[in-house]
Amino acid sequence: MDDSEKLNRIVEARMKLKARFEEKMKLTPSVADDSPKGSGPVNRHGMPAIPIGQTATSKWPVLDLGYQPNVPLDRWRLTIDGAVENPVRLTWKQFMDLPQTKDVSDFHCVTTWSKLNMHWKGVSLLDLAVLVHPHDNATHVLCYGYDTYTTNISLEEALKPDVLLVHTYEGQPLPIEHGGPVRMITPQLYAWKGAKWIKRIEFLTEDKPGFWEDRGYSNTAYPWRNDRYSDED
Ligand SMILES: Nc1nc2c(c(=O)[nH]1)N[C@H]1C(S)=C(S)[C@@H](COP(=O)(O)O)O[C@H]1N2
Ligand SMILES: [Mo]
Repeated sequence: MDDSEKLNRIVEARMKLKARFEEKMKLTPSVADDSPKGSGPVNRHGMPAIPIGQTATSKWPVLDLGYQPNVPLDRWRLTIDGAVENPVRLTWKQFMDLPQTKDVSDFHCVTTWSKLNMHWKGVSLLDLAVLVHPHDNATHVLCYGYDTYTTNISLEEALKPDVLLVHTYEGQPLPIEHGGPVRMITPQLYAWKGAKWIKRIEFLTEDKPGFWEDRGYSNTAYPWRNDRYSDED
């Protein structure tokens, strides 16, 4: 296969995946919400910049489970498996050779701070999904950190173009305390949905709660609906 054929295949796979999730993505709150709760100027998605109950901060607080794993790049691996046709276990070089995406987005922590306009570079989850080719019945992903953290996210949220596995923040390598060498970001959901020190992404055919979701945090985590904790407990 020559390069242009390869590229055609990638584009075709991406378009198929996009088509499969397009209708569902239109129904996600950020797109379908006609009265998002928040304040401040309208942001790049047409939402109030500061979601309800949040305060903008210029600092970037650190939240973790009391342990910050230090994974050297030569031992770093990213496993993507579960309900997929081509499971992979990527080395650092393989990961960095994937298409790279730059984006500017916001970070909303459930503990009520928001940090706006953060500059990122990384690999989009959509591009990773194209690489592994999820089965037709895949509905969610469960992300695992090197610190044993887990968090779940629906595929229609996970495949949004601003969901990235980032290695670079403001032009510098992502600091260890913020999840370096690589973490996930979920700008349209509360930030606990983005695993720091990410080591595995498992595609699932049914939903499975992660660390905080098991402890009463919302499964959906939608900031403009103040969707912080689940109602059940
Ligand atoms: N692996 C891992 N990822 C994690 C967490 C964690 O404890 N471990 N905490 C989550 C929470 S609750 C938040 S608010 C953000 C915090 O990211 P920060 O420390 O870079 O601000 O990471 C999320 N991802
Ligand atoms: Mo958080």
